[in-house]
Amino acid sequence: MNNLTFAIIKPDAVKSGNTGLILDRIIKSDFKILGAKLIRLSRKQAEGFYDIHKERPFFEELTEFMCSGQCMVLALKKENAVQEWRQTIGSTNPEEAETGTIRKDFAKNIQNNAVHGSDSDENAKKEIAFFFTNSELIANN
Ligand code: IDP
Ligand code: MG
Repeated sequence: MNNLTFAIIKPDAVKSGNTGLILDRIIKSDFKILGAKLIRLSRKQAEGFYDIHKERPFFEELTEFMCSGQCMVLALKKENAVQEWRQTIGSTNPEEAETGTIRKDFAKNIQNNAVHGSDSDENAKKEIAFFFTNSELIANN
């Protein structure tokens, strides 16, 4: 499973019209898109997805933001996908993100930071399964 990761183009980036530009970065960085859908999260889904952060002070604001509009969920494939995607998106806080990263170029602030990326192979697997059924993912060819 270490060639898969899970990404979200978050509501701030979709709203500001950057979905296409971010998809272009994904493709140009040689990720294969195994699954993609434009959805609007329910509050329950947002809370379930970010359950690991439920004790953090920003949890309520974060889950409200995540269901404030459409987002695009993506299952991505590339060798060493988790690490590669984290490098492509940059630091959580765009002020600390490196030049050329997605968050540097598209994030508004530490919360509305344009994209999500899994932090481990185990979480990538769980997060992909949270949003996609097996039959929705293109076969690994
Ligand atoms: P990550 O998305 O870079 O993995 P995490 O620490 O897992 O960062 O936090 C999950 C999400 O919670 C972030 O992407 C961001 O949207 C939000 N977040 C993280 N830290 C803060 C904060 O200090 N204030 C507000 N929102 C935050
Ligand atoms: Mg995280």
